[in-house]
Amino acid sequence: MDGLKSYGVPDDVDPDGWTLRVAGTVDRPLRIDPADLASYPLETAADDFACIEGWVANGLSWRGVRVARLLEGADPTDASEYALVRAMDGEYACSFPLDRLRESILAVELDGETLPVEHGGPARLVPLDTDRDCWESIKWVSEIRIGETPFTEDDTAKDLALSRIEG
Ligand SMILES: Nc1nc2c(c(=O)[nH]1)N[C@H]1C(S)=C(S)[C@@H](COP(=O)(O)O)O[C@H]1N2
Ligand SMILES: [Mo]
Repeated sequence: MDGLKSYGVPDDVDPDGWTLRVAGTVDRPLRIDPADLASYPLETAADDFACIEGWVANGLSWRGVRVARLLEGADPTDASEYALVRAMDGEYACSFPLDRLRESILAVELDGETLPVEHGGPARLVPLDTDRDCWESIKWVSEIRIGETPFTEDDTAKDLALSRIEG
């Protein structure tokens, strides 16, 4: 297969009502709206994306904001080491070590176009390190919650992704 697979858009995803909340153990919680997001500088990242279901999308080109830049404004406490990224599709959420999340891109464009809703628009997290898993590329990102302790209990993304290949 060439390109990302289309899984459709869950009912609870409302791209027109999108905002991104940055909260938790931060000195200044933020609510970033589309105009705020557009004020950040964009970076380009080339990507070959592979899903555990067995398909691959080669030669993607993402453009987006380095998460470190978004977090700077919120000013996480010195003891913050973890983050939980939530999405607009209900309980889907994925935890990250904070340093790893900082290096990821919050993508707003794919292959030179505004990121389509079906692929996670307005904003999709794109981890770029070699250890990333497909379920960590979170579509419709709506909240980054920072913490000083791990968010293991809330981390549903892996199980939800694996449940699609069982049975
Ligand atoms: N919010 C959200 N993000 C998600 C998922 C999801 O179900 N919800 N699925 C993940 C998985 S397992 C994969 S393979 C990719 C699929 O991306 P695509 O729909 O653009 O092909 O999205 C990832 N991000
Ligand atoms: Mo996946």
